[in-house]
Amino acid sequence: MLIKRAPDVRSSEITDESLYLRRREFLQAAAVPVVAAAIAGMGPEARAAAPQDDPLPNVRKGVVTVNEPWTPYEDVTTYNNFYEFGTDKSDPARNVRSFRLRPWTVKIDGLVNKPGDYAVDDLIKPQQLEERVYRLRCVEAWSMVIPWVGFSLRDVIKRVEPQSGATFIEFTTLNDPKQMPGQRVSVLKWPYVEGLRLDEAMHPLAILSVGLYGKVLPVQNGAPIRLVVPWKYGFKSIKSIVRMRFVDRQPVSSWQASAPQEYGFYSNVNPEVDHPRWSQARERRIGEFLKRKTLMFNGYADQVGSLYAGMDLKKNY
Ligand SMILES: Nc1nc2c(c(=O)[nH]1)N[C@H]1C(S)=C(S)[C@@H](COP(=O)(O)O)O[C@H]1N2
Ligand SMILES: [Mo]
Repeated sequence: MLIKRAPDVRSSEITDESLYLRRREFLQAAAVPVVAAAIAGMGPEARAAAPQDDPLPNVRKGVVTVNEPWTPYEDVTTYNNFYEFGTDKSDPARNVRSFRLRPWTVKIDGLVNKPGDYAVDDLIKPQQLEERVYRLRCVEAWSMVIPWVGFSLRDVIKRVEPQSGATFIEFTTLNDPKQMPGQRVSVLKWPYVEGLRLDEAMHPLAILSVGLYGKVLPVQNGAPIRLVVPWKYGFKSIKSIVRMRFVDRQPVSSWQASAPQEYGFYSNVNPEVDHPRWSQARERRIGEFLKRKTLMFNGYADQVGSLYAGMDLKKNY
């Protein structure tokens, strides 16, 4: 029952509104006992290992890119795609409880002058954290507005000094089936891999996020550190990153490997290019009833359009 082919998983998970509302009721009913059980089963050590929900100090307000209501915290943290913890939207929030967030190392290697195994806190601490309110548009045609906390990916890129041959970055999520039950099922090729062209990665809108709603990032949203690339479909925003490899050719992402005719490398949000099995012209904002029009580059065309000047976006989907 759990072994579904990835493409089927996708189509079956375009949740319709009524189903979603029912799921919400279910979640609300379930929330109290689940949280109580989680706290009861946690010693001081476990709590230290999962600093979810702690407030993040010294967060500066960043540029506001969206003047739309924020999706409620409850939805942002219980309606997740994180297949390492299960393919149901409600699975991650339930399965992440014992996930270990420290020590956590991000390997930065490949074509850089300063490769190394960086403790995640050494990457985060020198940065001025900023709140960035972005839309997240899933390829499944739903979206959210989320106040992320993070810093521009370019700040880390500059620090490690890419060599002139570096043209892409390949990102990898933790591979640990003991902690990530979804990795015991072959819905995708593990570990989860994503990639960006170096100039995309250098764009100031691309951030490494370590929090949301002013608090430490919940595991189900990709703790301790995840990418957010707001003009691309949500799956480009890889979670729980352990490696950034600078390379000279285009990486193959996990979604491309699983269904190349459906998921391209670029994955820019584009209402004019349909997914082979559904339209991308409209989207359902989580918590809203009527669908909205999907915007080119998810509404960030003015900022990022020039990255793709001269490219055929139907071919490079
Ligand atoms: N490692 C990993 N990263 C991932 C995914 C995943 O399954 N595994 N899902 C992606 C998809 S499809 C989406 S829409 C976003 C969802 O992010 P959110 O749960 O914080 O809203 O995470 C992306 N990052
Ligand atoms: Mo997604």
